[in-house]
Amino acid sequence: MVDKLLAALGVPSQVYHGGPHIVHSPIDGSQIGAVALDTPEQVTEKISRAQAAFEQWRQVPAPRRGELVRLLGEVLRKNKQALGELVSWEAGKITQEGQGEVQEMIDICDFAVGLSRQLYGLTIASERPGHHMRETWHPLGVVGVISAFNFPVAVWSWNTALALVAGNAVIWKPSEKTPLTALACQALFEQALTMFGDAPADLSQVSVGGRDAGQALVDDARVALVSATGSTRMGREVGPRVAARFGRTILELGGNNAMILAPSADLDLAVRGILFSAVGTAGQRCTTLRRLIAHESVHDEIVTRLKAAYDKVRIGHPLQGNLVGPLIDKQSYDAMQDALTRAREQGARVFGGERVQVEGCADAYYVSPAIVEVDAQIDVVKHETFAPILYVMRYRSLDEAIALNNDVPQGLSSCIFTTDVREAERFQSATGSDCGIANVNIGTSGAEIGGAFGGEKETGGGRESGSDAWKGYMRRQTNTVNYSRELPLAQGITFD
Ligand code: UN1
Repeated sequence: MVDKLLAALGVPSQVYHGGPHIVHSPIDGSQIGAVALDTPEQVTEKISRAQAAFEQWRQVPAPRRGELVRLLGEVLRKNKQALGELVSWEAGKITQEGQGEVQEMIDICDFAVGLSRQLYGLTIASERPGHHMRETWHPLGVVGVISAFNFPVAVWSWNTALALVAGNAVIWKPSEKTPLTALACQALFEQALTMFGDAPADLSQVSVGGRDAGQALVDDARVALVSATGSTRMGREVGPRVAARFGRTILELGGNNAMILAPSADLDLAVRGILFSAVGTAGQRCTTLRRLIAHESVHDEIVTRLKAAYDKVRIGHPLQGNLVGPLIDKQSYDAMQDALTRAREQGARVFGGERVQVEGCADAYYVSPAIVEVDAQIDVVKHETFAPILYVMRYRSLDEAIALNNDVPQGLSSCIFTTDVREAERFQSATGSDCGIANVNIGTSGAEIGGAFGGEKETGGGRESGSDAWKGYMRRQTNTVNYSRELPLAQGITFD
């Protein structure tokens, strides 16, 4: 099946057969590919080619660069079904979410095409007569993209669509767990490149590799920007290494996202919002809802309703109409069990969380999502476990709820369910949520690409996709032009 999809997506078979790195499907544990890994020397070579591509591409007018991204969007539209299905096989996403991930790619392409005619700078009033000032935005250089298994294709596109219209070249290091979808994206990108005609061949390259290959990418001074999505542990390594050479980073790291459930909340809406955010993608989104902070007046009712809903969630083969697919691997399953054990040891009450056997999938790790009732934010709650565990706790006052929301090291996404406009506004104010995303009456996950995406504190501070995130992919230049016959100095200084 996977071979067929890869062939349909235009990936040459020698690329996924015969390499030393074995790829397994989380659906049933079967081998679905065997790929080569780049050595650090090969990465350095790719950076040289990317640099050469950048030097050409930066001279192409931005709206013309947008045309390449428009074509990429067209190719993705044509291949949405197959690429989405490949995402399911390699990352374990259910059909809807695999397709949705490709839709996010199409959306960012559309966004970037518009942007290619809107890379606006400011004009600024000069304090000197006969002068004007302006700000211009120039291409930056080679952009290194490091992505995680859980959004194996969309993260590349958020970065690459913007990087390309900004006039940059890209080298992508996908997760070693999901190289096949990356190779498929590369094949699709090359189709767009052929349709475009005269773009440099190495404008976007994939480098599947291990840690040493990643280090070669991170340490090379020619890589002007490293955009890294993954764990906080990874970011702690990448951030300082890039900073040491004064390179730029966009870091998209761990989340520990909470929902405040207020007394006035629409509970029917909340149950649906919680289910999608906490259980969707088997709890493996950086935006997954991990903490439910419920007012004491609604706590017991929501827990009862959630347990009933969790009991009905269909767990199984992600391409057969179920709502929850597998965890990515055994390591992930072990981390989940470890978190549940630690929670129990500290007095928490655990519902669900067991391994689920799925017929024909004995070598895979399916679990029932867990609800864990805690009396306080014990250690394990403050840690991001990449699995479907929802910690539930109570609060009395909104101040207390906001304090709980913010009392974790991460700061990605957050939300409040309330029908009280004062509470909603307070939550989104300077004294409210400290996260990069703060929603009202929708869950923590499933952000649209039009907004800037990212978070604070240990989430890393980076912003990707919409709004003015494109500025992170360009260099800003301040220009002062004197069109007079005098040379007045700023600050009124005379220097005769
Ligand atoms: C991620 O899990 O790395 O908001 C990104 C969301 C998606 C992006 C998740 N649009 O859930």
